[in-house]
This record gives sequence, C-alpha cells and structure tokens, in this order.
Amino acid sequence: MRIIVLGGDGYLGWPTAMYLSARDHEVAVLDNFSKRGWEAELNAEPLIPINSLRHRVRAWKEVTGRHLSLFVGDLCEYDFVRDVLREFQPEAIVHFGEQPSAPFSMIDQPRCIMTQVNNITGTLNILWAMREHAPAAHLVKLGTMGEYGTPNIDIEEGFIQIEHHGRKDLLPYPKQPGSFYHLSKVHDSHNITFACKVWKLRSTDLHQGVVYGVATDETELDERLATSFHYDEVFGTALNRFCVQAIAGIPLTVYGKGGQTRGFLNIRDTLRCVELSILNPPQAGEYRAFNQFTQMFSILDLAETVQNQAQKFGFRTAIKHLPNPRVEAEEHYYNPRHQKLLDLGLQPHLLSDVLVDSMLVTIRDHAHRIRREVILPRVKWDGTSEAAVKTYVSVS
Ligand code: NAD
Ligand code: USQ
Repeated sequence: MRIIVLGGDGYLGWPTAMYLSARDHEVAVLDNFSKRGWEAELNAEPLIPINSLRHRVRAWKEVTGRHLSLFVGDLCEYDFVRDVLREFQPEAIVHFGEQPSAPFSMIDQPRCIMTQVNNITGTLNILWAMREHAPAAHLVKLGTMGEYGTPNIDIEEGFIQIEHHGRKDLLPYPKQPGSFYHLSKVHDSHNITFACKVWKLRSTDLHQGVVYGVATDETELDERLATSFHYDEVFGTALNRFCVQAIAGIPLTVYGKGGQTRGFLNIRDTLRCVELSILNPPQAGEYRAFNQFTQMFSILDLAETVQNQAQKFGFRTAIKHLPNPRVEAEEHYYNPRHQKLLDLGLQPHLLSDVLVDSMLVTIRDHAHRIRREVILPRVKWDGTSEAAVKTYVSVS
C-alpha cells in the first residue's frame, strides 16, 4: 500500500515509517522540522543524538535496501499539501504532524495560538487536499485520550448512546480536554467528522494515551536510526521522564498527589495500532474513533515502578510530590474502554520489569547528555509561566 507519514521526523512518526516500510509498503515521510526549532527555542534536545531526517532516510536504505520518499514542507501551506497528495497518491495518510505538547501550549499566548493554528490548519489542509486529490485515501489521525478528560462515568470509544426525554441517539462522547493542546485535538476531531460526512472521506481517529519507550525493532537495527526521546518538562512524557530522573539521581517529579490516572502504551504498540487501522479501513464517509492504549496506571504507581527497578540497578531514587503546575484532578474515576484495537488483533507489549530495565540501560548509556536544568516544571496552567520560561531559556 502507498502510505505517507506526516510528522515523519518525530518520536512516533519516524519509527512508524520504518515499521511500515519494513512490511513492504511504499512509504513517504513528510515534515517541516518545526519540532527541532521548538526544541532549540527551549534548549530541550532529545536524550539520544538524532540525525537529520535526510540522513536517517539514507541510513534506512543502507541498512535495509528499502526506499523512503521524503517531502519537506509545512502542512499549514495548502499548495504544498495539495501537491504532495497529487504526486504521491497515498492510499493511507498517517497524521502525526502536529505540536504534541500540552505544557508547550500553556507557556504563553503566542505558543497557545501557534499550537492551535498549526494543528487545526494542518488537519484542515489535509482534508481539503484529500477531497481534491485523494478522496478514497484513509486518514489515520493521531488524536489523544486527553480529549475526553476525566469524567465520572465510563469513557466509550468516540461515541456514547444517550437517552434523553424518551429518545435515543449515538452521539460524540463529551469532550473535557485539559490543555489548549488537547483542545486542538478536539477541534480536529470535529473537523474530520464533518469532512467525512460531507465529502465521504474515511478516517480513523486514534485517541492515543501516553506513549513510553525508546526502542522498536527497526530503531535497534542501527544507531543512526534512533528516534527522538525527550525527558524535559515540555516535551517529555511521564514514564520516559521518570526513567531519566532515576538515572540522573533526581527525585521523581510526581505532580501533586499522583492519583492522576491515564492510559499508557509502549511505542511498539503505537506502530502496530497504526498498521491495524490501515489494514482494516473504514467505509467511505465513515469517521471512527479507537481508544489506543493498553494499560492504565496512576502517576504515583508509575513512579514507584521506576523507583523499584532503578534500585535493582543500584540507583537509589526518591519520589517528590511537587505542587501541581497543571489544573487537573489528582484523584478521579477513570475507566475508558479500549476494545476495538484488541478486536482487530492487537497483542499488547505490557509494561514489565524487563521493559523498564531496558529503558534504564539505554538511558544510562546516554547519561552524560542529561541536562538537569530542563527537568523541573516551570510551565504553569494558571498563565503565569512566562517569566519562568524566560529563566528556563537563560539558565540552559
Ligand atoms: P513529535 O513532535 O516528536 O512529532 C511531530 C512531528 O510533526 C515533528 O517532527 C514536527 O516537526 C512535525 N510537524 C509539526 N507541525 C508540522 C507542520 N505544520 N508541518 C509539517 N510537520 C509538522 O511528536 P510525537 O510525540 O511523535 O507525537 C506525534 C503525534 O501523536 C502528535 O500529533 C501527538 O499529539 C500525538 N500523540 C502523541 C503521544 C505521545 O505520548 N508521544 C500520545 C498521544 C498522541
Ligand atoms: N506528570 C507528572 N510528573 C511529570 C510529568 C507528568 O506528575 O513529571 C503527570 C501530569 O500532570 C499528567 C500526567 O502525568 O497528569 C501525564 O502527563 P504527560 O506529560 O506524560 O502527558 P500529557 O501532557 O497528557 O501529554 C502526552 C503527550 C501528548 C498526548 C497525551 C496523551 O505529550 O501528545 O496527547 O500524552 S493523554 O495523556 O492520554 O492525553
């Protein structure tokens, strides 16, 4: 199948492109390297040195003999997006190409606006270009579990059956997102739903949980194929950060009580979920949502898991409850369904001691690159983080 991976330079996009290429698909990657710019702005480089995308595409060819097409440009520029779809004629479009960080979107007004303009415009451009040049293609869009928030009832996969005044309907599940970033994903979901309805496009919205892990079968083939792994407060996600903190001897940064419960998945399962979605496309005109995670943990559970494993490696690690910089429930009900991808054949890579160990080993090998000053949270949800971020930039 011809598949284009948008955001192909990123943490998830690059391994997904290699994974699909290794399985005999004809794959293209597209990126404008904006993430590399945001990293430079915040002095938040990935832990493992990452080659340029061009260099990685060449290395992939050398290592496997397989070709990846490369498109460099901005999804917010309509002519570029339209030309790419017209030229490549994708059967599936995997869309990772957005600003992915909740804290980034909460730093200040410009970054909030940039996040929503970038994410929503890019997705709208893809929809319009699909309508024009690839109406039969399947859009596999990376959304987030955070669109739902933490309601006091079970969370369904995209839609909920409602009975109101004696009448019933299947309606979009209510969204209560927790950041301007998460809101951008809600707006995307609405726009995609509408485009599927009016233009008979087809899309799978993957409401993905928090991803952890640094290795996939393909990144392990050669060190030049490594993917971007963040541990800083803005781009790093919880488990990845805790593993780095444990190796660096920094108390694990649990925000507030740590009772925040989220869905998590290993990076290897991200790739498989995308593949399963592509291999089982929806009908023309259908918008469907899959909840994409494999396990649930509270943040405190995760910190304790990392603490225990790190101790076995001789790293004595404390857990520190920091004042929560976010506005979020620290104790809440959480029971989202996640059955649809299992029904399609997903066999999860569950979080195990071995898995945490292998992450700790990789991180230990790069411990000399850990920059302690980017770890503590300085971005605040109450809108007062501007001064803190200036400090952040000048300290680094
Ligand atoms: P990432 O920042 O590493 O990758 C995103 C890539 O998209 C970057 O390389 C960036 O340069 C590119 N990009 C952004 N805007 C673009 C534009 N306008 N034009 C072209 N390229 C653009 O992020 P990631 O962690 O790999 O996440 C990928 C997607 O998955 C995001 O949409 C994110 O919201 C979603 N997601 C991530 C996680 C997670 O835990 N990492 C969880 C749920 C959902
Ligand atoms: N947290 C801590 N300590 C930390 C970092 C985070 O306690 O050092 C807590 C946060 O307060 C939050 C939870 O851990 O309650 C998750 O935070 P996170 O930074 O790991 O993840 P989040 O901001 O939700 O965003 C990440 C990805 C995003 C994706 C989302 C999926 O960056 O792209 O959409 O996970 S979800 O959380 O399901 O919405």
